[in-house]
Amino acid sequence: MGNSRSSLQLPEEDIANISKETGFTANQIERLWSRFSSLDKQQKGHLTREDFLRIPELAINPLGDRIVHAFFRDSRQQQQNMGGGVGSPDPERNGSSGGNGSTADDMEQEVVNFCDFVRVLAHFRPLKKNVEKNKLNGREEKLRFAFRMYDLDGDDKISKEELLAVLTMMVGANISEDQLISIAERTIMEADLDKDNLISFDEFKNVLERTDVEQKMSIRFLD
Ligand SMILES: [Ca+2]
Ligand SMILES: [Ca+2]
Repeated sequence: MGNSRSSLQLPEEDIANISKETGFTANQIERLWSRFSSLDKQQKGHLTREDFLRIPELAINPLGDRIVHAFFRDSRQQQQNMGGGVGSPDPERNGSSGGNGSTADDMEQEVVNFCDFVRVLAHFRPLKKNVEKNKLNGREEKLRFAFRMYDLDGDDKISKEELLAVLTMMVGANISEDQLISIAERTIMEADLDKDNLISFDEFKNVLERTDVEQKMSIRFLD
C-alpha cells in the first residue's frame, strides 16, 4: 500500500476542486488518477485518442470509436461552458486552454487532460437518492452524451446516414444493408416530430422518455 507514488501525487487543492465539481470522493479521484496515469503511457499529462483505444473494453466494443469520439467532443464542450474550470494537476500543460473563453485552438484540441477525464466519467456516476443531484450525471447529461455518439458531424441532428453508421457497427454483417436502411428510415420516421428527416436532441429525448437511462448509463465506481 502506501508506497512511493510521488510523481503520481495530485495536489490536495485539485482533489478538493474536482470533488466539488464532479461529486466524486477524494478516494475515487485518487483511483481515477492512477487509472489516468496508467493510460497515459508516455507521461504526457493528457490522453490522446490512441490512449483511449488501448483500453481493452473500448477496443473490442463495436461502438468504442464512437464512445471515444463523444469523450473528446464532450470535454471540449465543457471547457467552453466552464471557461477552464479547475486547474490541471499537470505542471507541464501549456497555457492554451487555461484561460477563460475559447479559441480556435481549443476547438481543435485532440487531447483530454485529467480534469476533462474526470468530468466525462462523472456522467456515469450512479444517481443516489439522498445525495443532491450533481448536474454532470443527471438524465439530461447522460442523454446528451449518448446523442453525441450518434451525431458524428456535430450539427446537433442525427441524420439517416449517422444512424445507419451506428447500426452497421452494432449489428455488423448479420443483417443486410437493405434491411438496415429500412430500420434506420423507420426509426427516423417514428422519432421525427417536425418532419425534417433528422432527429433533434428533443426528439431523441422523447424516444427515450421511458428508458431508464440513469440505470443503463451508470458505472459503479469504487469508494
Ligand atoms: Ca449530425
Ligand atoms: Ca426532426
